[in-house]
Amino acid sequence: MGILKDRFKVKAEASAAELKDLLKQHGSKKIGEVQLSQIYQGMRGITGLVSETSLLDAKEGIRFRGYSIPELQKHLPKVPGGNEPLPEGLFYLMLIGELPDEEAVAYITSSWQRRSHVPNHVFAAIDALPVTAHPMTMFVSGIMALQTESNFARRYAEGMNKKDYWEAVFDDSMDLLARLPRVAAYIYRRKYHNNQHIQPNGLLDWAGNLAHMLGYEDESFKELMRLYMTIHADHEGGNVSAHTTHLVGSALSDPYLSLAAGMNGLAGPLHGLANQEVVKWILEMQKELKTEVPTKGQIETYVKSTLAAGKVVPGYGHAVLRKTDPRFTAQMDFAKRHFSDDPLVQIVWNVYDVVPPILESLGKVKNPWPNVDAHSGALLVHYGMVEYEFYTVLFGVSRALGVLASLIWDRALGFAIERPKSVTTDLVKAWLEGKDEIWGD
Ligand code: NMX
Ligand code: MLT
Repeated sequence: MGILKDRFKVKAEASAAELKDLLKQHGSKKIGEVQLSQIYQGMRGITGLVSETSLLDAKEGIRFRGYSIPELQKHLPKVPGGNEPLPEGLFYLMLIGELPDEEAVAYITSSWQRRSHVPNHVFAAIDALPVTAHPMTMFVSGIMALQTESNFARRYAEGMNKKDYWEAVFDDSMDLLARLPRVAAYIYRRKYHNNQHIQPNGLLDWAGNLAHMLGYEDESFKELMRLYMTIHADHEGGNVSAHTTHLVGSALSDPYLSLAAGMNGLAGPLHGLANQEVVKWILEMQKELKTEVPTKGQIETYVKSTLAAGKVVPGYGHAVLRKTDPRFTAQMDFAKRHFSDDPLVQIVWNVYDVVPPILESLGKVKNPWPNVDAHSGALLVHYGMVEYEFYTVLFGVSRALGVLASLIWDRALGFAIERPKSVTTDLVKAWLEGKDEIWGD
Protein backbone atom coordinates (compact mmCIF):
# COMPACT_ATOMS: atom_id res chain seq x y z
CA MET A 1 0.00 0.00 0.00
CA GLY A 2 2.93 2.40 0.57
CA ILE A 3 4.52 3.31 3.91
CA LEU A 4 2.21 6.22 4.70
CA LYS A 5 -1.00 4.30 4.14
CA ASP A 6 0.36 1.21 5.92
CA ARG A 7 1.40 3.22 8.98
CA PHE A 8 -1.87 5.14 9.02
CA LYS A 9 -3.86 1.90 8.88
CA VAL A 10 -2.08 0.54 11.95
CA LYS A 11 -2.58 3.79 13.89
CA ALA A 12 -6.18 4.25 12.80
CA GLU A 13 -7.24 0.70 13.67
CA ALA A 14 -5.73 1.03 17.15
CA SER A 15 -7.31 4.48 17.67
CA ALA A 16 -10.73 3.32 16.46
CA ALA A 17 -10.69 0.39 18.90
CA GLU A 18 -9.51 2.62 21.74
CA LEU A 19 -12.19 5.21 20.97
CA LYS A 20 -14.93 2.60 20.93
CA ASP A 21 -13.87 1.48 24.37
CA LEU A 22 -13.50 5.03 25.66
CA LEU A 23 -17.02 5.96 24.54
CA LYS A 24 -18.45 2.76 25.96
CA GLN A 25 -16.99 3.60 29.35
CA HIS A 26 -17.29 7.39 29.43
CA GLY A 27 -19.71 8.35 26.66
CA SER A 28 -22.32 9.78 29.02
CA LYS A 29 -19.90 12.13 30.85
CA LYS A 30 -20.86 15.83 30.57
CA ILE A 31 -18.15 18.07 29.07
CA GLY A 32 -19.84 21.45 29.50
CA GLU A 33 -22.94 23.55 29.60
CA VAL A 34 -24.37 25.75 26.88
CA GLN A 35 -25.72 29.21 27.58
CA LEU A 36 -28.50 30.67 25.47
CA SER A 37 -26.26 33.54 24.29
CA GLN A 38 -23.71 31.08 22.86
CA ILE A 39 -26.10 29.67 20.27
CA TYR A 40 -26.68 33.22 18.99
CA GLN A 41 -22.99 34.12 19.04
CA GLY A 42 -21.26 31.75 16.69
CA MET A 43 -21.28 28.85 19.19
CA ARG A 44 -18.19 30.43 20.73
CA GLY A 45 -16.79 28.34 23.58
CA ILE A 46 -18.96 25.29 22.91
CA THR A 47 -16.85 22.14 22.59
CA GLY A 48 -18.66 20.24 19.87
CA LEU A 49 -16.07 18.70 17.57
CA VAL A 50 -13.17 16.28 17.56
CA SER A 51 -10.17 17.08 15.39
CA GLU A 52 -7.05 14.98 15.95
CA THR A 53 -4.47 16.94 13.98
CA SER A 54 -3.93 20.03 16.16
CA LEU A 55 -5.12 21.78 19.31
CA LEU A 56 -5.32 25.50 20.04
CA ASP A 57 -4.54 26.94 23.44
CA ALA A 58 -5.88 30.47 23.93
CA LYS A 59 -2.67 31.73 25.52
CA GLU A 60 -0.04 29.51 23.95
CA GLY A 61 -1.31 29.19 20.40
CA ILE A 62 -1.40 26.19 18.13
CA ARG A 63 0.23 22.82 18.76
CA PHE A 64 0.28 20.22 16.01
CA ARG A 65 0.06 16.81 17.68
CA GLY A 66 1.63 18.44 20.73
CA TYR A 67 4.37 20.36 18.89
CA SER A 68 4.52 24.18 18.89
CA ILE A 69 5.74 26.08 15.82
CA PRO A 70 9.30 26.60 17.20
CA GLU A 71 9.38 22.87 17.99
CA LEU A 72 8.31 22.04 14.43
CA GLN A 73 11.08 24.32 13.17
CA LYS A 74 13.52 22.37 15.32
CA HIS A 75 12.36 18.80 14.78
CA LEU A 76 10.87 18.48 11.29
CA PRO A 77 13.19 17.53 8.41
CA LYS A 78 14.48 20.36 6.19
CA VAL A 79 16.08 20.58 2.75
CA PRO A 80 19.90 20.26 2.92
CA GLY A 81 21.22 23.61 4.17
CA GLY A 82 17.69 24.87 4.91
CA ASN A 83 16.25 26.23 8.16
CA GLU A 84 12.51 25.89 7.66
CA PRO A 85 10.46 22.73 8.17
CA LEU A 86 9.22 20.78 5.17
CA PRO A 87 5.38 20.82 5.12
CA GLU A 88 5.49 17.18 3.96
CA GLY A 89 6.81 16.43 7.46
CA LEU A 90 3.95 18.29 9.12
CA PHE A 91 1.45 16.32 7.02
CA TYR A 92 3.08 13.10 8.24
CA LEU A 93 2.96 14.33 11.84
CA MET A 94 -0.72 15.33 11.60
CA LEU A 95 -1.67 12.05 9.92
CA ILE A 96 0.44 9.54 11.84
CA GLY A 97 0.82 11.41 15.13
CA GLU A 98 4.62 11.00 15.26
CA LEU A 99 7.55 13.01 13.93
CA PRO A 100 8.73 11.69 10.56
CA ASP A 101 12.29 10.78 9.67
CA GLU A 102 13.96 12.04 6.47
CA GLU A 103 12.98 8.89 4.60
CA ALA A 104 9.26 9.30 5.35
CA VAL A 105 9.36 12.93 4.20
CA ALA A 106 11.19 11.97 1.00
CA TYR A 107 8.50 9.33 0.42
CA ILE A 108 5.74 11.97 0.64
CA THR A 109 7.62 14.39 -1.62
CA SER A 110 8.07 11.76 -4.32
CA SER A 111 4.54 10.43 -3.89
CA TRP A 112 3.11 13.93 -4.42
CA GLN A 113 5.37 14.41 -7.45
CA ARG A 114 4.04 11.19 -8.96
CA ARG A 115 0.42 12.14 -8.31
CA SER A 116 0.71 15.76 -9.47
CA HIS A 117 -0.75 15.50 -12.98
CA VAL A 118 -3.59 17.99 -13.48
CA PRO A 119 -5.97 17.09 -16.35
CA ASN A 120 -6.43 19.69 -19.07
CA HIS A 121 -10.12 20.21 -18.36
CA VAL A 122 -9.17 21.73 -15.00
CA PHE A 123 -7.14 24.46 -16.71
CA ALA A 124 -9.99 24.88 -19.21
CA ALA A 125 -12.46 25.35 -16.34
CA ILE A 126 -10.25 28.07 -14.83
CA ASP A 127 -9.78 29.65 -18.27
CA ALA A 128 -13.55 29.80 -18.68
CA LEU A 129 -13.66 32.43 -15.93
CA PRO A 130 -12.82 36.02 -16.81
CA VAL A 131 -9.25 36.92 -15.85
CA THR A 132 -10.77 39.54 -13.55
CA ALA A 133 -12.33 36.80 -11.38
CA HIS A 134 -10.94 36.63 -7.86
CA PRO A 135 -8.15 34.03 -7.51
CA MET A 136 -10.15 32.22 -4.81
CA THR A 137 -13.05 31.85 -7.26
CA MET A 138 -10.62 30.32 -9.74
CA PHE A 139 -9.10 28.12 -7.02
CA VAL A 140 -12.43 26.69 -5.91
CA SER A 141 -13.47 26.21 -9.56
CA GLY A 142 -10.20 24.35 -10.18
CA ILE A 143 -10.80 22.06 -7.20
CA MET A 144 -14.36 21.41 -8.35
CA ALA A 145 -13.14 20.60 -11.87
CA LEU A 146 -10.63 18.14 -10.36
CA GLN A 147 -13.52 16.30 -8.68
CA THR A 148 -13.93 14.19 -11.84
CA GLU A 149 -10.84 12.34 -10.57
CA SER A 150 -12.33 11.35 -7.20
CA ASN A 151 -11.64 7.74 -6.19
CA PHE A 152 -14.08 8.08 -3.32
CA ALA A 153 -16.97 9.17 -5.56
CA ARG A 154 -16.25 6.40 -8.06
CA ARG A 155 -15.85 3.68 -5.45
CA TYR A 156 -18.93 4.83 -3.52
CA ALA A 157 -20.98 4.59 -6.73
CA GLU A 158 -19.61 1.05 -7.18
CA GLY A 159 -20.84 0.09 -3.70
CA MET A 160 -17.76 0.52 -1.49
CA ASN A 161 -17.83 -1.09 1.96
CA LYS A 162 -17.84 1.57 4.71
CA LYS A 163 -14.66 0.00 6.15
CA ASP A 164 -12.84 1.21 3.02
CA TYR A 165 -14.01 4.86 3.13
CA TRP A 166 -10.82 6.10 4.79
CA GLU A 167 -8.66 4.49 2.12
CA ALA A 168 -10.48 6.22 -0.74
CA VAL A 169 -10.36 9.52 1.19
CA PHE A 170 -6.63 8.95 1.72
CA ASP A 171 -6.06 8.47 -2.03
CA ASP A 172 -8.11 11.52 -2.97
CA SER A 173 -6.36 13.63 -0.34
CA MET A 174 -2.91 12.62 -1.54
CA ASP A 175 -3.92 13.37 -5.15
CA LEU A 176 -5.38 16.72 -4.17
CA LEU A 177 -2.34 17.79 -2.17
CA ALA A 178 -0.12 16.77 -5.07
CA ARG A 179 -2.17 18.82 -7.54
CA LEU A 180 -3.06 21.98 -5.61
CA PRO A 181 0.33 23.73 -6.08
CA ARG A 182 0.00 23.34 -9.86
CA VAL A 183 -3.56 24.73 -9.79
CA ALA A 184 -2.52 27.65 -7.57
CA ALA A 185 0.50 28.48 -9.73
CA TYR A 186 -1.61 28.24 -12.89
CA ILE A 187 -4.03 30.82 -11.48
CA TYR A 188 -1.20 33.15 -10.48
CA ARG A 189 0.60 32.97 -13.83
CA ARG A 190 -2.66 33.24 -15.78
CA LYS A 191 -3.92 36.29 -13.91
CA TYR A 192 -0.70 38.19 -13.29
CA HIS A 193 1.92 36.89 -15.73
CA ASN A 194 0.21 36.96 -19.08
CA ASN A 195 -0.60 33.24 -19.07
CA GLN A 196 3.09 32.33 -19.15
CA HIS A 197 3.23 29.10 -17.19
CA ILE A 198 6.20 27.36 -15.63
CA GLN A 199 6.53 23.58 -15.72
CA PRO A 200 7.01 21.78 -12.40
CA ASN A 201 10.52 20.82 -11.32
CA GLY A 202 10.46 17.17 -10.25
CA LEU A 203 13.65 17.59 -8.22
CA LEU A 204 12.15 20.07 -5.78
CA ASP A 205 10.20 19.57 -2.57
CA TRP A 206 6.46 20.40 -2.51
CA ALA A 207 6.73 24.02 -1.31
CA GLY A 208 9.95 24.67 -3.22
CA ASN A 209 8.26 23.50 -6.41
CA LEU A 210 5.28 25.76 -5.69
CA ALA A 211 7.67 28.73 -5.40
CA HIS A 212 9.31 27.67 -8.67
CA MET A 213 5.99 27.33 -10.56
CA LEU A 214 4.88 30.73 -9.24
CA GLY A 215 8.06 32.15 -10.79
CA TYR A 216 10.16 32.82 -7.66
CA GLU A 217 13.58 31.15 -7.78
CA ASP A 218 15.18 32.93 -4.82
CA GLU A 219 16.13 30.22 -2.28
CA SER A 220 14.92 32.37 0.61
CA PHE A 221 11.46 32.65 -1.04
CA LYS A 222 11.41 28.85 -1.20
CA GLU A 223 12.27 28.81 2.51
CA LEU A 224 9.42 31.26 3.12
CA MET A 225 7.02 28.98 1.25
CA ARG A 226 8.13 26.00 3.42
CA LEU A 227 7.46 28.03 6.56
CA TYR A 228 4.23 29.57 5.19
CA MET A 229 2.83 26.18 4.11
CA THR A 230 3.68 24.75 7.54
CA ILE A 231 2.24 27.43 9.81
CA HIS A 232 -1.05 27.94 7.91
CA ALA A 233 -1.86 24.23 7.69
CA ASP A 234 -4.17 23.70 10.64
CA HIS A 235 -5.77 25.58 13.55
CA GLU A 236 -7.76 22.85 15.27
CA GLY A 237 -11.22 21.89 14.02
CA GLY A 238 -13.60 24.77 14.71
CA ASN A 239 -12.31 27.45 12.33
CA VAL A 240 -14.52 28.01 9.29
CA SER A 241 -12.40 26.22 6.68
CA ALA A 242 -11.67 23.17 8.85
CA HIS A 243 -15.18 22.93 10.22
CA THR A 244 -16.76 23.30 6.77
CA THR A 245 -14.53 20.64 5.22
CA HIS A 246 -15.37 18.31 8.12
CA LEU A 247 -19.11 19.09 7.94
CA VAL A 248 -19.41 18.56 4.20
CA GLY A 249 -17.25 15.44 4.42
CA SER A 250 -19.58 14.04 7.07
CA ALA A 251 -22.27 13.72 4.38
CA LEU A 252 -19.76 11.47 2.56
CA SER A 253 -19.19 14.18 0.00
CA ASP A 254 -15.79 13.28 -1.43
CA PRO A 255 -12.60 15.19 -0.47
CA TYR A 256 -12.79 17.44 -3.57
CA LEU A 257 -16.32 18.59 -2.73
CA SER A 258 -15.43 18.92 0.94
CA LEU A 259 -12.23 20.90 0.39
CA ALA A 260 -13.91 23.22 -2.14
CA ALA A 261 -16.56 23.99 0.48
CA GLY A 262 -13.89 24.68 3.09
CA MET A 263 -12.05 26.95 0.67
CA ASN A 264 -15.23 28.96 0.08
CA GLY A 265 -15.20 29.60 3.82
CA LEU A 266 -11.53 30.52 3.76
CA ALA A 267 -12.39 33.14 1.12
CA GLY A 268 -14.35 35.19 3.68
CA PRO A 269 -12.74 38.44 4.93
CA LEU A 270 -13.12 37.49 8.60
CA HIS A 271 -11.21 34.27 7.87
CA GLY A 272 -8.46 33.67 5.28
CA LEU A 273 -9.17 36.65 3.05
CA ALA A 274 -7.92 38.83 5.92
CA ASN A 275 -4.38 38.33 4.59
CA GLN A 276 -5.22 40.32 1.44
CA GLU A 277 -7.21 42.84 3.46
CA VAL A 278 -4.18 43.66 5.64
CA VAL A 279 -1.98 44.67 2.71
CA LYS A 280 -4.88 46.47 1.01
CA TRP A 281 -5.55 48.38 4.25
CA ILE A 282 -1.89 49.44 4.59
CA LEU A 283 -1.74 50.57 0.95
CA GLU A 284 -4.93 52.60 1.44
CA MET A 285 -3.44 54.11 4.59
CA GLN A 286 -0.30 55.18 2.70
CA LYS A 287 -2.45 56.68 -0.05
CA GLU A 288 -4.77 58.52 2.30
CA LEU A 289 -1.96 59.83 4.49
CA LYS A 290 0.09 60.65 1.37
CA THR A 291 3.19 59.03 2.83
CA GLU A 292 5.13 55.82 2.26
CA VAL A 293 6.27 55.76 5.89
CA PRO A 294 3.43 56.70 8.23
CA THR A 295 4.44 57.59 11.79
CA LYS A 296 2.91 55.75 14.74
CA GLY A 297 0.76 58.84 15.40
CA GLN A 298 -0.53 58.77 11.82
CA ILE A 299 -1.21 55.02 12.08
CA GLU A 300 -3.19 55.64 15.27
CA THR A 301 -5.36 58.24 13.52
CA TYR A 302 -5.92 55.87 10.61
CA VAL A 303 -6.87 52.93 12.87
CA LYS A 304 -9.41 55.14 14.63
CA SER A 305 -10.89 56.25 11.30
CA THR A 306 -11.19 52.58 10.24
CA LEU A 307 -13.11 51.79 13.43
CA ALA A 308 -15.24 54.95 13.13
CA ALA A 309 -16.25 53.80 9.63
CA GLY A 310 -17.66 50.61 11.18
CA LYS A 311 -14.91 48.37 9.79
CA VAL A 312 -12.63 45.87 11.49
CA VAL A 313 -8.87 46.31 11.67
CA PRO A 314 -7.78 43.38 9.50
CA GLY A 315 -5.26 40.95 10.96
CA TYR A 316 -6.23 41.67 14.57
CA GLY A 317 -8.45 39.69 16.91
CA HIS A 318 -9.30 36.03 17.20
CA ALA A 319 -12.21 33.83 18.23
CA VAL A 320 -10.05 31.61 20.46
CA LEU A 321 -6.55 33.08 20.83
CA ARG A 322 -5.96 35.60 23.61
CA LYS A 323 -2.38 36.61 22.83
CA THR A 324 -0.16 37.39 19.85
CA ASP A 325 -0.53 34.52 17.39
CA PRO A 326 2.70 32.44 17.37
CA ARG A 327 2.24 32.26 13.60
CA PHE A 328 2.63 36.08 13.56
CA THR A 329 5.76 35.75 15.68
CA ALA A 330 7.23 33.04 13.42
CA GLN A 331 6.81 35.34 10.42
CA MET A 332 8.22 38.30 12.34
CA ASP A 333 11.28 36.19 13.20
CA PHE A 334 11.65 35.21 9.54
CA ALA A 335 11.62 38.89 8.54
CA LYS A 336 14.14 39.75 11.29
CA ARG A 337 16.47 37.05 9.98
CA HIS A 338 16.10 37.90 6.29
CA PHE A 339 15.11 41.58 5.78
CA SER A 340 14.47 43.49 8.99
CA ASP A 341 14.81 46.88 7.27
CA ASP A 342 12.04 46.20 4.70
CA PRO A 343 9.74 49.26 4.70
CA LEU A 344 6.42 47.34 4.63
CA VAL A 345 7.62 45.00 7.37
CA GLN A 346 8.51 48.10 9.43
CA ILE A 347 4.96 49.37 8.99
CA VAL A 348 3.52 45.98 10.07
CA TRP A 349 5.66 46.17 13.22
CA ASN A 350 4.58 49.75 13.93
CA VAL A 351 0.93 48.72 13.46
CA TYR A 352 1.63 45.97 16.03
CA ASP A 353 2.72 48.66 18.53
CA VAL A 354 -0.27 50.87 17.84
CA VAL A 355 -3.35 48.66 17.34
CA PRO A 356 -3.65 46.50 20.51
CA PRO A 357 -4.13 49.38 23.00
CA ILE A 358 -6.74 50.99 20.71
CA LEU A 359 -8.72 47.75 20.33
CA GLU A 360 -8.39 47.12 24.09
CA SER A 361 -9.80 50.59 24.79
CA LEU A 362 -13.02 49.68 22.94
CA GLY A 363 -13.82 47.32 25.82
CA LYS A 364 -15.51 44.71 23.62
CA VAL A 365 -12.70 43.15 21.56
CA LYS A 366 -11.74 39.92 23.32
CA ASN A 367 -8.32 39.64 21.70
CA PRO A 368 -6.57 42.86 20.63
CA TRP A 369 -3.46 41.02 19.38
CA PRO A 370 -2.40 40.23 15.80
CA ASN A 371 -3.27 36.96 14.09
CA VAL A 372 -1.42 35.11 11.32
CA ASP A 373 -2.78 37.39 8.59
CA ALA A 374 -1.32 40.59 10.03
CA HIS A 375 2.16 39.64 8.83
CA SER A 376 2.03 37.24 5.90
CA GLY A 377 1.39 39.74 3.09
CA ALA A 378 4.38 41.94 3.95
CA LEU A 379 6.71 38.96 3.52
CA LEU A 380 5.29 38.19 0.09
CA VAL A 381 5.48 41.84 -1.01
CA HIS A 382 9.17 41.83 -0.05
CA TYR A 383 9.84 39.23 -2.76
CA GLY A 384 7.78 41.13 -5.31
CA MET A 385 4.50 39.25 -4.92
CA VAL A 386 2.41 42.41 -4.69
CA GLU A 387 -0.78 40.89 -6.10
CA TYR A 388 -2.54 40.68 -2.74
CA GLU A 389 -5.76 39.14 -4.06
CA PHE A 390 -3.75 35.96 -4.60
CA TYR A 391 -2.63 35.56 -0.98
CA THR A 392 -5.62 33.55 0.25
CA VAL A 393 -4.91 30.91 -2.41
CA LEU A 394 -1.53 30.30 -0.74
CA PHE A 395 -3.30 30.04 2.63
CA GLY A 396 -5.69 27.55 1.01
CA VAL A 397 -2.96 25.30 -0.42
CA SER A 398 -1.49 25.09 3.08
CA ARG A 399 -4.83 24.67 4.88
CA ALA A 400 -5.56 21.66 2.65
CA LEU A 401 -2.79 19.77 4.51
CA GLY A 402 -4.60 19.99 7.84
CA VAL A 403 -8.20 19.65 6.77
CA LEU A 404 -7.49 16.68 4.51
CA ALA A 405 -5.42 14.88 7.17
CA SER A 406 -8.41 15.43 9.47
CA LEU A 407 -10.86 14.18 6.85
CA ILE A 408 -8.92 10.91 6.54
CA TRP A 409 -9.16 10.53 10.33
CA ASP A 410 -12.88 11.38 10.27
CA ARG A 411 -13.62 8.45 7.99
CA ALA A 412 -11.17 6.09 9.72
CA LEU A 413 -12.88 6.75 13.06
CA GLY A 414 -16.31 6.38 11.49
CA PHE A 415 -17.57 9.81 12.53
CA ALA A 416 -21.27 10.36 11.93
CA ILE A 417 -22.99 12.83 9.64
CA GLU A 418 -22.91 16.18 11.48
CA ARG A 419 -26.35 17.45 12.34
CA PRO A 420 -26.75 19.64 15.45
CA LYS A 421 -30.21 20.69 16.58
CA SER A 422 -31.36 24.23 15.82
CA VAL A 423 -34.19 26.20 17.41
CA THR A 424 -36.27 29.22 16.52
CA THR A 425 -36.46 32.38 18.65
CA ASP A 426 -40.18 31.68 19.04
CA LEU A 427 -39.29 28.37 20.66
CA VAL A 428 -36.69 30.09 22.86
CA LYS A 429 -39.36 32.58 24.01
CA ALA A 430 -41.86 29.80 24.71
CA TRP A 431 -39.15 27.91 26.66
CA LEU A 432 -38.36 31.05 28.72
CA GLU A 433 -42.08 31.34 29.55
CA GLY A 434 -42.12 27.69 30.62
CA LYS A 435 -44.51 26.81 27.78
CA ASP A 436 -42.20 24.55 25.79
CA GLU A 437 -38.92 22.66 26.00
CA ILE A 438 -35.64 22.95 24.18
CA TRP A 439 -34.81 19.33 23.61
CA GLY A 440 -31.46 17.80 22.76
CA ASP A 441 -32.31 14.78 20.67
N1 NMX B 1 -11.27 45.29 14.61
C1 NMX B 1 -12.40 45.88 15.06
N2 NMX B 1 -13.32 45.26 15.82
C2 NMX B 1 -13.06 44.00 16.18
C3 NMX B 1 -11.88 43.33 15.80
C4 NMX B 1 -10.99 44.03 14.98
N3 NMX B 1 -9.86 43.46 14.51
N4 NMX B 1 -11.90 42.10 16.32
C5 NMX B 1 -13.06 41.97 17.00
N5 NMX B 1 -13.76 43.13 16.90
C6 NMX B 1 -15.12 43.41 17.40
C7 NMX B 1 -16.09 42.43 16.76
O1 NMX B 1 -16.42 42.85 15.44
C8 NMX B 1 -17.23 42.47 17.76
O2 NMX B 1 -17.93 43.70 17.56
P1 NMX B 1 -19.54 43.76 17.71
O3 NMX B 1 -19.83 43.28 19.10
O4 NMX B 1 -19.84 45.19 17.47
O5 NMX B 1 -20.08 42.83 16.66
C9 NMX B 1 -16.49 42.57 19.09
O6 NMX B 1 -15.19 43.12 18.78
C10 NMX B 1 -16.32 41.25 19.80
O7 NMX B 1 -15.69 40.35 18.91
P2 NMX B 1 -14.72 39.20 19.47
O8 NMX B 1 -15.54 38.31 20.33
O9 NMX B 1 -13.49 39.79 20.06
O10 NMX B 1 -14.27 38.46 18.13
P3 NMX B 1 -15.00 37.29 17.34
O11 NMX B 1 -14.62 36.00 17.97
O12 NMX B 1 -16.45 37.56 17.17
O13 NMX B 1 -14.34 37.41 15.89
C11 NMX B 1 -12.54 37.72 14.36
C12 NMX B 1 -13.00 37.02 15.65
C13 NMX B 1 -11.18 37.17 13.97
C14 NMX B 1 -13.53 37.41 13.24
C15 NMX B 1 -12.44 39.24 14.64
O14 NMX B 1 -11.47 39.48 15.62
C16 NMX B 1 -12.16 40.05 13.40
O15 NMX B 1 -13.10 40.40 12.67
N6 NMX B 1 -10.86 40.36 13.09
C17 NMX B 1 -10.50 41.05 11.90
C18 NMX B 1 -10.49 40.11 10.70
C19 NMX B 1 -9.35 39.13 10.77
O16 NMX B 1 -8.21 39.48 11.00
N7 NMX B 1 -9.65 37.85 10.50
C20 NMX B 1 -8.62 36.82 10.41
C21 NMX B 1 -8.69 35.75 11.51
C22 NMX B 1 -7.60 34.74 11.32
N8 NMX B 1 -7.82 33.90 10.14
O17 NMX B 1 -6.96 33.75 9.34
O18 NMX B 1 -8.88 33.33 9.96
C1 MLT C 1 -7.34 29.93 11.31
O1 MLT C 1 -6.14 29.75 11.07
O2 MLT C 1 -8.20 29.10 10.93
C2 MLT C 1 -7.76 31.21 11.95
O3 MLT C 1 -6.81 31.65 12.87
C3 MLT C 1 -9.16 31.23 12.44
C4 MLT C 1 -9.51 30.38 13.63
O4 MLT C 1 -8.72 29.60 14.13
O5 MLT C 1 -10.66 30.54 14.08
